[in-house]
Amino acid sequence: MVRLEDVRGPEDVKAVSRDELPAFADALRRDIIRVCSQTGGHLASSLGAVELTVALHWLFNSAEDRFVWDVGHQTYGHKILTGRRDQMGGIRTLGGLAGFTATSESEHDALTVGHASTSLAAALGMALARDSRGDDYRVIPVIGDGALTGGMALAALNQIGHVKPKMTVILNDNDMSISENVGALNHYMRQLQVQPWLQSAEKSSKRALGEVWKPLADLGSRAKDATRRFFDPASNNPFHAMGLRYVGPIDGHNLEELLYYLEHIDQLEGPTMLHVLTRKGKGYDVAESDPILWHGASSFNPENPVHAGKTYSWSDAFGDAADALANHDDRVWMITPAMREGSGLVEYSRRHRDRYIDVGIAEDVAVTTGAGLALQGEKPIVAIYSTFLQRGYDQVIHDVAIENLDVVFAIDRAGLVGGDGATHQGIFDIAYLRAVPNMAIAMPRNANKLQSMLKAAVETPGPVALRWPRGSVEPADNADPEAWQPVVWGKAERLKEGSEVVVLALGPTVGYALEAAGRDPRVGVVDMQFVKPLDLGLLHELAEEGAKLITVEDHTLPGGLGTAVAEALKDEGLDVPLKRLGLPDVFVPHGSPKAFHEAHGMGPEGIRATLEAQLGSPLVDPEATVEENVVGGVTSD
Ligand code: HTL
Ligand code: MG
Repeated sequence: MVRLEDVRGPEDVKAVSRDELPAFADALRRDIIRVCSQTGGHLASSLGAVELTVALHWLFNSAEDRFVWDVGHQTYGHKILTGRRDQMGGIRTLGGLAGFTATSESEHDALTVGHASTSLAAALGMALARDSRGDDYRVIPVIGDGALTGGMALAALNQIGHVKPKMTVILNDNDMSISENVGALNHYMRQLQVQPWLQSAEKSSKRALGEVWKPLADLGSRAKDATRRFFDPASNNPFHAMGLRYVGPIDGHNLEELLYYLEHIDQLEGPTMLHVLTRKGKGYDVAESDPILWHGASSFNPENPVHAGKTYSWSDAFGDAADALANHDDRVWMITPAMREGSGLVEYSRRHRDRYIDVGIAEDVAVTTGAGLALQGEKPIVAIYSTFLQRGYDQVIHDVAIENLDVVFAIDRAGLVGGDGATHQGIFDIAYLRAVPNMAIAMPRNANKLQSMLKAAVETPGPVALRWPRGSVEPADNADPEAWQPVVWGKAERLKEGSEVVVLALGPTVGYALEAAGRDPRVGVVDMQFVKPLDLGLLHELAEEGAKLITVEDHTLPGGLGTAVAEALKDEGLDVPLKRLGLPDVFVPHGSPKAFHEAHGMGPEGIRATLEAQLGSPLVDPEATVEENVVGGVTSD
């Protein structure tokens, strides 16, 4: 028996005998649990894909064949089998492996991913490239039932069925997204599993396949057509209707079945969808019984697994504020693109069932559904991560902003996010939203501000983007919207007096700035609150006071707060020295946000150094503690 410890690459997997594959898969499963218990990560999805991973690596050759994993969060097994086992201990941390697949990381990773629903379009491109060069490597996208709810995936299927390149599309269906999966196609997929006539048709097709396979392979296209019909048990099958051969559903934890179908489909021309049923969290009791909780985990004791409890987060503060607002105003709606848990909306979704919708992993649909609601006089809030709103950008401009519709974008995970890395960093939204006419952009520095801003955003005409970071925050003081402090729209707040050098901060960097400033009377700290409209009155005031300015933001420098201030100073004819602190024009990988902030000179230490450079002398009384100064809302990793 080949031991997992000795597997240096997929060639060693091929040395496992067919009989021993189930035991090998078990060992892989235990290894994934071991790794995740030490490092955290996407446990449940990786456990569900163990047999699939073993089957693919045993049969095919990932160095040349293209395994295109959608999202890439189910690939711990794939990484372990492709020579990265020794590095798994550092996964998702600075300098370590990525949590998803990345072409820069390994020749066995066909696509760099993190966002869902891209695998099929990328696979189509790869198959087109292959066929135009007369090559014969395999293209095998593996897509989850959740990822299949994305428009990109469906539009790509439509093309694949039209162009018909040779390709095995594996639909890894565990009947779960992060939360319960949604959508009509998902309902249809459940029916496929329960219709007994279908199951028996599938079984007979398997038997007959073996018998007729060889002769059929040599026959002409009419026989191939017959084969196709034979494979497609349901004439009204939507995948068949889109031009793919459909096989399944089969048991994705049965290695024999997987190998049987994968081997046979491999001999067919054109695109085939193999529908594989799996269980999220398979083989690990806690994860199987609560796959929502164990979708992602931080480190845990594998013998006595307890999911690390979360502290009160910005997402919770938003969920609570939204709940209170929805009680207060029956026009408030909530739309989530498949991120109920992450956006803090579990309670909201229970209490306001009639004004809540999960549209699946379809950010474009989330935004335009918001537009539709707003057109009919409702007050939709689109709860969305900064990184995922990138998927709905045209809809923000074309469907919401042009007609100045009342849609609130509740943007979570704004700023660096940590372990998920480059694909998930929320560091572009100010830049891409600032360019959109009619859009307002604000960021609270604590939960009280979040409440007030959310209420003001709902009441203010036109689109408003509110953003907050990942991490913990002190809960707000009062749950009654009537009692929330009013917001002066577009106004910054001077939190610390001082006008020799003034730090203009936003959201969590306000805490950094106050910490850096200490008690030095020469240094002022301003919470900008709004990036758009920008507080021009404040800039004039500061110019008159002769202040030098430093902006600091947890966002990419091009197009961010600092750029907005620089543009405004120029446009207003104000000659004020300005130093911008933030993230440079590079993709920031996985690693601790705080460490990156310091590395890029925008953490407390970096701000202090810049302050001293601007002042031309050391800070006076720099030792003031954060507690004395911070207004709340410093982000945590
Ligand atoms: N929106 C987009 C465009 N991409 C991602 N990755 C998300 C949201 C967030 N997300 C995941 S994993 C996941 C979501 C919604 C569920 C995917 O469900 P699927 O796979 O059925 O495809 P399963 O989890 O194994 O069941 C991550 O960000 C990791
Ligand atoms: Mg799924």
